[in-house]
Parts: sequence; C-alpha cells; structure tokens
Amino acid sequence: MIASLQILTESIKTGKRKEAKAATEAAIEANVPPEEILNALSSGMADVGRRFKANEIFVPEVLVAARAMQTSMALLEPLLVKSGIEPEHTVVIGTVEGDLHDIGKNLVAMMLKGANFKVVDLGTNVPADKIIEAVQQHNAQLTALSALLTTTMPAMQQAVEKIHEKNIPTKIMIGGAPITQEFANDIGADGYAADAASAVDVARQLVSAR
Ligand code: B1M
Repeated sequence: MIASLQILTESIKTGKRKEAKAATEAAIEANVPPEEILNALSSGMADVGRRFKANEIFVPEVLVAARAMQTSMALLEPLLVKSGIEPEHTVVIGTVEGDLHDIGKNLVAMMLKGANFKVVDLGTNVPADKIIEAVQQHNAQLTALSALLTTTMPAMQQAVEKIHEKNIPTKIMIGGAPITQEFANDIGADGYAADAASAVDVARQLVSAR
C-alpha cells in the first residue's frame, strides 16, 4: 500500500484531522485512484467501529475519528463524483419530532457516510411529513430515525406508521438510548441498532435485503 494511504488509515483510526488532510492531499497529488483513497478511509473507520463496539474506545474518540474522516471526505468528494463512484444507497436520517438530541444521530450519520452511503441529514425535531417528503424526494432506500427521550418515542412510532400507511418503499432503522429491539418490533420498524457501529451493519443488511 502507498505510504500516504497507510498514514491516512492510521490517522482516521487515531482521529488526527491534520494528518488525515495532509495524507489525503498527498494521495490525490500522487494520482492515487479515488476509490483506493476511499478504501483507506473506510478501513480506518471500520476499525474505529469495531473498537467502539468492543468498548475499547468511546464516543469522544469516535467523534474525532469521524471528524478526521469528514475532512478527508470533503477533499475526496469532488473526485468521486467526477469518477462516477456514486454511493450505492441513500439514507434519510433525522431525530424525530420534539427531540433535540443529535450527538448520537450525527455519529450514526458519520459512520454511514464512512460506509459509502449517501446521507441526507434532516437534523433534529423532524416532523413525520418532512421525513416522508425527503424519503420520496431522494428515493431513499433507508430511513434512519433517532430518539433520545421516552416522550418522543410516540413520534417515532407515528413516523413509522405514516411511512407504512403511504406504502413508501423504504426500509426503516431506528435507534437511540430508550429504543429497544422489542420497541422496533412493536412499531413495525425493519431494524434496530444499539450503537453507531451496529447501525452500519444493520443498514447494510436492510438495503441488501430489499
Ligand atoms: Co438530554 N436527556 N434532555 N440533553 N441528554 C437525556 C437523553 C436523558 C437520559 C438525561 C437524564 O435524565 N439522565 C434524559 C431523557 C430521559 C428520558 O426520556 N428517559 C434527557 C432529558 C430529560 C432532556 C430534557 C427534557 C431536559 C430538560 O430540558 N428538562 C431536554 C429535552 C430537549 C429536547 O430534546 N426536546 C434535554 C436536552 C439536552 C441538551 C440539549 C442539553 C443535550 C443535547 C445536545 C445535543 O444532542 N446536541 C442533552 C444531552 C447531551 C443529554 C445526554 C446527557 C447525553 C446524550 C448523548 O448525546 N449521548 C443524555 C443522558 C445520557 O444519555 N447519558 C440526555 C451520547 C450519544 C453518542 O449517545 O445519543 O445514546 P446516544 O446515541 C448512541 C445510541 O443511542 C445510538 O448510537 C449512538 C452512538 O452509539 N443511536 C442510534 C442513536 N441514534 C441512533 C439511530 C440509529 C441507530 C443507533 O438508527 C437510526
């Protein structure tokens, strides 16, 4: 592997934003194909996801890694678009109506971007109708809903029910501290993920099962 790609993977793993930026610039400068740069980034992020899942690292480390990755992705994105490497799947993500918590949702969004999903992030306090509008507009194969409050779990349920009522062809993944697999089953969501790393696995399973 080219030295700058090794440095890039390592700098994502360790969340070193400046090093990641420099290594990405060096790889671009050396005409390394964008998909190889993306693989180096994704491999760093996959390692972060594995260690997060195993409780070897925690939220702050994931956030710095994700920020380093975003810096590199911003440099890489125009090249990926030019070379026609489009993300295969689109996910619309948001925190449900009434809920302003977004740290976990942002982590999930970053991990999904790292796994080469196109992520449409609607932010927080998102009404069901706005979610549906975005899913239809972007033909999103996946809808990802986050809730951190027990009091906003009903809003999550309503959003899922509305998506079903309208027969919108999207899979629904839910998560957030008070959410459980049982709740997902009860409200008819297609998948539940307990953390950002598992969210990538669940998202991949859901879009490939369509
Ligand atoms: Co709030 N808050 N908060 N808060 N807050 C909690 C959630 C709470 C548990 C604190 C407590 O009382 N112990 C409690 C909820 C109690 C309950 O409902 N059972 C609470 C409350 C009550 C409130 C207010 C009502 C307080 C008030 O005003 N009286 C208020 C509500 C505002 C509103 O939303 N309408 C409020 C406000 C806030 C702040 C604005 C101050 C701030 C949010 C800032 C922000 O997000 N930008 C805040 C914070 C920071 C927290 C705590 C301390 C931390 C949440 C967090 O970011 N965790 C939280 C207590 C706690 O959790 N220890 C608390 C880190 C984050 C990485 O984890 O979000 O769980 P988490 O995400 C995880 C997983 O859940 C999962 O992956 C993430 C990464 O592993 N995940 C998904 C999340 N979304 C997912 C989606 C997926 C898959 C996985 O698929 C789609």
